[in-house]
Amino acid sequence: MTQPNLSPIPELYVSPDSAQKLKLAAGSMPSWDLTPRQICDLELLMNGGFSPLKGFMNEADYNGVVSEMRMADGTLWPMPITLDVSEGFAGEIEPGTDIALRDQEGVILAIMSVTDKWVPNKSVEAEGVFGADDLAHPTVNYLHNTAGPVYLGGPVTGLQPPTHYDFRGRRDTPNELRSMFRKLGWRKIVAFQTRNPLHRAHQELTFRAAREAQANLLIHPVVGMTKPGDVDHFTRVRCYEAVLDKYPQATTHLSLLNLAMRMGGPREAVWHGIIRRNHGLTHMIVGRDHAGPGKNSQGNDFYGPYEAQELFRKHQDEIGVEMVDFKQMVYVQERAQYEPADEIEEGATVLNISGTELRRRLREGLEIPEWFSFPEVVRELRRNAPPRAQQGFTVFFTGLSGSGKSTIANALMVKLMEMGGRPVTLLDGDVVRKHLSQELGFSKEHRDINIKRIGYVASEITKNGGIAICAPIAPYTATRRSVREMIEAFGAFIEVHVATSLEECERRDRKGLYKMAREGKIKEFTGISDPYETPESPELRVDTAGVDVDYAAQQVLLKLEQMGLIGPG
Ligand code: PPS
Repeated sequence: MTQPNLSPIPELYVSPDSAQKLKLAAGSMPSWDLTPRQICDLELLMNGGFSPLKGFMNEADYNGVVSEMRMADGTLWPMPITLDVSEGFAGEIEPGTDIALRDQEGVILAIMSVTDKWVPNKSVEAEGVFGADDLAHPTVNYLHNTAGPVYLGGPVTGLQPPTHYDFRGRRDTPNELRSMFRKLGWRKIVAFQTRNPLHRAHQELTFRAAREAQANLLIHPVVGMTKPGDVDHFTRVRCYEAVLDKYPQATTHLSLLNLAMRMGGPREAVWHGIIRRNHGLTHMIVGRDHAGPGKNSQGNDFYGPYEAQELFRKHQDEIGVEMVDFKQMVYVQERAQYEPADEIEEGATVLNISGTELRRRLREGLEIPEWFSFPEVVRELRRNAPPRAQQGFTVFFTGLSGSGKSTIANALMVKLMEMGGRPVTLLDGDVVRKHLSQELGFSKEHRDINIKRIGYVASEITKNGGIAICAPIAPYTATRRSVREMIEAFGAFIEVHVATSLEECERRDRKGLYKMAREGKIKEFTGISDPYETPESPELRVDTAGVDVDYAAQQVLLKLEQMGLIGPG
């Protein structure tokens, strides 16, 4: 197994001439605008990274993969690669139709010959692939709340790869890597899969792993989609480039992988192995909790710490890549060097900084010692994450009509503007409906669109270091959750439930709407004839009955201070 076959791997692209002709024909086909995740999947389908897949999975392959980790013909494949679409689009398509797959600018990347169309049972998929139908798992949440309800399957004809404008020189297709390895005479190559910045311990462990396997090293970070909340790939790549200089020259290469991870733990590890085999690698480092999704809704880990290693080992021969055990490296103060944790004698002083502690130090602008990380890496991370009191954030009020959201939001805005430092924008329910959502009504679908628009604007404000204050009713838990995710990618999200009771809101009836709703003159009125799902664990809950507005706004300010979001100027 250690002698890889570095001959070219089959791609799904046609020749440039045929692509030109097919593109013209595809112009009149039904066309699907790919989601960011589907673009990642399509790129790896087309360039052979997902070989032997020839397209998005058909129903038989999908069922086999979900239940047995195998396609209908028995081939090992752990992750469903499916084209999820909307009901509306699926309604236009029958098996036998060719469809054009477009990127987000409308460029046609591929043609798919649809052979299958089905409505998946997403709970079965979640249980089978991720081991739990639990929305705390980011991909299970994506499956239920982002992915379309219908799947289309069928082979893909590649016309052109998606365009990347960032780090072009660091992106390699499987065949580009294979040919580079051939040229350099690299025969044994260890892959290091990562979605995090690398610090000294990683550099030590990857270097050792390669040395022990007498192999070259490929740092192969994922830059497609990773776990929500991860450090963005632009920052990470600058960090990787800095670390690359620390390896002996000509032993190590850095290449970026445009994979959309699924955080599927053991199954994901096997999938990563297959992808690495396709890229011409012979070994892969698999560590504790590989591709772990974090805690489930009970507060426990989804997978055991060594489950990924066990599943990988079991299927190693079929994967075609040898697993290299991830040695936990720790810093021994007396000897001022990193050593494997399991080789250290009792009594030695071992230093370590956990991921949580590192994030705290970055957040609070505290020292990060040189034994822990490289100064260039720390500099990049600090640039990316200034102390919390300088970062953008969103305060998201939710509650019934007339609960006092807007009034508290206004008071909060003024207090924050008085403090100065960051620009503040108020996205009040009524104001948004006037300027952004004029055409929308109050059906569930329209309310969701409205809230997602607010979430999008707030996420942009947060990303750019401002403060967004939102004050819609936002009656649905799942929608509030997806807004939280959008925003937490860039900064803090503070959900404030204005918990004034329905009786009190109706008693006040400031706009006379409750009376009209009771008389049936306004339909789908929240609390009367439409649901309001009470937030279970908001950052703050305030009840305005018997409390003045100033005090309520003050409670929010204290919460912001406690979270480190406002502090001494
Ligand atoms: S939602 O559910 O979040 O999209 O609603 P939102 O954009 O905040 O709009 C709520 C305001 O619209 C008025 N209004 C209604 N509210 C609830 N249900 C129905 N059917 C309805 N029709 C009109 C109402 O004035 C809400 O304002 P607030 O400030 O919440 O009182």
